[in-house]
Amino acid sequence: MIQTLPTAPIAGMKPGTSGLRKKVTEFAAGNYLPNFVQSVFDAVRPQGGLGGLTLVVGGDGRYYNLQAIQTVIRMAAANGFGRVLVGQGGILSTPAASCVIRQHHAFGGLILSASHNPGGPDGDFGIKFNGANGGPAAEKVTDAIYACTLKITAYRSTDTPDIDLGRIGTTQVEGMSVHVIDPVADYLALMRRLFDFDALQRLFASGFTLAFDAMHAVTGPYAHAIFERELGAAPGTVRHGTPLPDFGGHHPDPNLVHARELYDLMMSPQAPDLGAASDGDGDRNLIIGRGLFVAPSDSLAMLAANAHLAPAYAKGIVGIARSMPTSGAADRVAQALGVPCYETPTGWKFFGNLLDAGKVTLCGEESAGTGSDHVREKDGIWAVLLWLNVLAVRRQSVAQVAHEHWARYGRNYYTRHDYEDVDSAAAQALMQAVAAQLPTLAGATLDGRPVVIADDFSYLDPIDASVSKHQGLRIVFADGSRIVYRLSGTGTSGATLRVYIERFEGDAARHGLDTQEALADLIALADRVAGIRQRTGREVPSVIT
Ligand code: G16
Repeated sequence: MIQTLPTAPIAGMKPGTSGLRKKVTEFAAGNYLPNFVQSVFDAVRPQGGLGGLTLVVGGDGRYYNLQAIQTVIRMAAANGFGRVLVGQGGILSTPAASCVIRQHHAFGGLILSASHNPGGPDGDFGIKFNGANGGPAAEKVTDAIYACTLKITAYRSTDTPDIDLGRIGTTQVEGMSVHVIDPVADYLALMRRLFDFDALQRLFASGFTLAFDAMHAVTGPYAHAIFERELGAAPGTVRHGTPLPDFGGHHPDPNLVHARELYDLMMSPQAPDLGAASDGDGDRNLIIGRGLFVAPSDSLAMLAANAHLAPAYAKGIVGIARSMPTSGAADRVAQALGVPCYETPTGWKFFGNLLDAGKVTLCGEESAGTGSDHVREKDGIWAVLLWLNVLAVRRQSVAQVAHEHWARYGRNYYTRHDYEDVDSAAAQALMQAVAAQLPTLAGATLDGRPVVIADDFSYLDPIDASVSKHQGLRIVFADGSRIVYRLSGTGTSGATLRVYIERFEGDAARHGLDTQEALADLIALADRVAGIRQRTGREVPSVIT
């Protein structure tokens, strides 16, 4: 029976860079989840209502995923949706959800994930709405959702029993059909169309070795199906390949701290040809060659320079987009190719308009995100497949590809220093202190370096003319070096300060330096300008990438 149940606004439902992320305890309490889901439905409901429309639902398998999906299904039925497509076992990686939305011409989807944040009963949970293009809702939509959470008085649900999510098949809930689908099938079919699977099979048959760390998160089933079963990589190629509600107690963030085991393997004499990992919901990627970590900003540039080697991009790329804190390495490739490179705020949603308008083919972010116009999310497995396709055609190692790239385009030394779980007030005060200096810095010199830009980054969307302000404080020097300060929009406890530091090196004899040493002067300067140690009380960053 469809019911309209009374509720009242609950504080703290403002979506961040990637939907709403909170502790499981907060999500599971009272009407927190129903309030948010109803607010999404109210905010996105078209003129003609939701009647008969298709909604895609799935998540990264973390704790509370299954309960949340049952709630969403009941509420979707009560709100009039005609059809729900849900991944078997509640599983859908974020890029696969984007693929399913597009493939089945759905109205949109609800993706249940807190991405790379830890899971389990004491961990994090998250939810976000993606629209018909398969991409995260634009800021005006997330603002409208938030506005609905502030005035909600009732939500609609049914008293129907739980759906069996373990079995592929169709069930009726009130007037709505629920299709439990294979979470891998549509995505695999898309990957087959993009890449030369025959060449990749030959690559593995010739003895090429891959270590893929799924971090006990959502990519396990995708990686087993694609790398091992389709492409013939040796059994054991996929590590930690079973999704677990608490990710095995680990933090499913493919960086050099949380994917340390893979990093150590890749730096050892037993290193396979390629090491890769993906995060909780499968949209991020980590690429490590034998003895060489490829920074995400470099990976974007190298993939852009070589994309034409894969069938999907054989005709070339029309443009590149990167988030502002991402290094300028991709800009140099774009310039050489004669295509535009757009600089957007942090958050994949900002790429959506450019992709939909056909202005860019590849997009990337320093936060381990790379993707293309094949879906509207960043895509971890896709990035590994594109690297494999490039290596299969060039018949070179990752290190050879990287060194040849730097020799041709120069090297953008780049690092990100994260200070996690900093006192929120101290972090705000630090940002305000830097912001207060910006007007005097523009045109001045710092340590003998002329400053050409000192501002709080603001973005004018070239497609819909919307403006997004306060997207990070940047100090850009005349030689292109930069220091950027930003507060994370994805953390759930305290504040995370991110400091991004970059310097261009054109001299090939200086391309083999240690990154932290190459940037030591700027790192020290970044601390002096912001008083990081003094204000955060931290001597060293929590994570250095
Ligand atoms: C999300 C967004 C990314 C963005 C990242 C930034 O990533 O989807 O586009 O780069 O947040 O995170 P922060 O604000 O912490 O720097 P994900 O993988 O968490 O969905």
